[in-house]
Amino acid sequence: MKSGYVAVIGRANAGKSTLVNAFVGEKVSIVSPKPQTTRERIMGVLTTDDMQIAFVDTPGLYKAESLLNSVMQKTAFDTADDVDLILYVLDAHEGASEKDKALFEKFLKAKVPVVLALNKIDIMPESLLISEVGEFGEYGVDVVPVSARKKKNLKELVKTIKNLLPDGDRLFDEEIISDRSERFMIAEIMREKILLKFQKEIPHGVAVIVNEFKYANGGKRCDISLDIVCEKANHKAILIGKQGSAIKEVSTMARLELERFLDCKVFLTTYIRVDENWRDNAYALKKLGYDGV
Ligand SMILES: Nc1nc2c(ncn2[C@@H]2O[C@H](COP(=O)(O)OP(=O)(O)OP(=O)(O)O)[C@@H](O)[C@H]2O)c(=O)[nH]1
Ligand SMILES: [Mg+2]
Repeated sequence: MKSGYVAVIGRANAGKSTLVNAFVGEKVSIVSPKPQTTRERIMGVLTTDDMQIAFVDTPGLYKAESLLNSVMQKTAFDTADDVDLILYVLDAHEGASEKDKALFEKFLKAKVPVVLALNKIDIMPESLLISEVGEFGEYGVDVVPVSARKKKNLKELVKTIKNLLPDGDRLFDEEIISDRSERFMIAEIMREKILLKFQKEIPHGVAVIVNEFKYANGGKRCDISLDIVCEKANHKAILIGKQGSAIKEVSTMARLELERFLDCKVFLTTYIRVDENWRDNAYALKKLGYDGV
């Protein structure tokens, strides 16, 4: 039996969360086309007859512009320090820059094996893929081209990881797929819909808190009340939209996914409130759960 923790590391938007969800076969981590979607470490567990891999999704590496960003960067680096293997995910479809290489090289100094996944091969010319595989091959680590979105070559990637993991017992019961609660996922699903709907700074300045999460009617119904915290009064106005149209649209998208996720009817109430510059306020970050633990 092989088992161990694998840190999933890479620049923002590389496809780390998509990859973890594909490994686990369920959505444990939200995904969006915008960088800095994942803010905390989230575990997704893959269990088979002869292995158990605990993938730890991390916030993307990105220049820190706020205290929240610095905490996120620290979370990624700390996770890489405390695992059995580092899976570095690189969005390879436009070719790797010198900056990409420099960042990747930082992780080669780790004491644990490193595997490089070249992601997004579904939108990549084959000639570029061949040259990237050659270039990164020179680092002496396993390089596996994949498409997380199209689930291409993932078995090969899992096999490569498995071979490098230590022998050991299961870390978790086999039915465990994540370390995160339903409550956490509810907040994240709403944040994902906000990331999909709104542009620029707005989604990055939003945090979601679950105030109420209560099953009723013998589990057939769930009452959820959420607070959407934003940074500025004008952001609040945009989030609400004309006659409430914007918040109504995101709430409907969130509710539909929550109904699938919780497998019951969902009654969702959302409040929007302003907490000026919460992203730079250590106390607010702690209260929102973004304290990097
Ligand atoms: N074409 C293509 N798109 C992909 C692939 N994997 C992920 N994406 C897309 O890339 C975007 C970012 O994906 P995420 O999984 O959120 O990326 P991430 O690395 O977790 O990003 P952060 O959490 O911000 O660090 C989303 O729009 C995904 O659908 C892939 O294999 N092919
Ligand atoms: Mg992510």
